[in-house]
Amino acid sequence: MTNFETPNLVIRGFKIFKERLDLNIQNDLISDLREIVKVAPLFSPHVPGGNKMSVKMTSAGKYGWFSDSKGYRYVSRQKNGNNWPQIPNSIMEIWQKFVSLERNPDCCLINYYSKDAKMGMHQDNDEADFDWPVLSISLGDDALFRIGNVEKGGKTDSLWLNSGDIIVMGDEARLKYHGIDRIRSGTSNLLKNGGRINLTLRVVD
Ligand code: MD6
Ligand code: FE
Repeated sequence: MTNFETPNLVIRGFKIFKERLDLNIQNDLISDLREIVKVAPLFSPHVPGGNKMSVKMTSAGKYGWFSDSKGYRYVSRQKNGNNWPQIPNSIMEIWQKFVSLERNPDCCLINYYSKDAKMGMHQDNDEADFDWPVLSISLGDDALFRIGNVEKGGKTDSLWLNSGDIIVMGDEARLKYHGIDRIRSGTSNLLKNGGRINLTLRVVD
């Protein structure tokens, strides 16, 4: 794996690149995402316990991430039977710059947070090969990101993520618990109706 960029900070192995995407790129990403949600609309997944997530989701790529009473998994089709739309070049280029030219991601999970949405502490462990990192892109309102440990519980560290931030979660960070405690509404005007979008790029197979 090749790493071309130097992180601004590393917390518990999470490499954090602050505000690396300029406004032009952020706006290009948003316009590509608007095309994606036209053909793969956002939905609120049910967690296995039955509750609905507060975050709305969709995906692009060979696989989409899905959750229902049967559990978390990747699926190659949307509920309506259609494939997921392709991951746009604007997003692939970010992976190639921050992770690798050798292999492209199979899934771009798109998470939308309205002002009261949050995401509980979780591991990203539905992928087959943990040698590949997960890359995350933050767009829109600021979010309080919490980083824990490989085991559930224990001490955590938190930091605010801003629009244009990139995180690479690989190596010793790959299976650490992490989550979003809250959004600071109105801190960005990237999205005309406010809120936050997080993109996570994953190698699945
Ligand atoms: C979020 N992020 O920023 C949630 N996962 O909204 C994640 O769950 C995440 O930031 C894997 C790697 C980096 C992340
Ligand atoms: Fe995650």
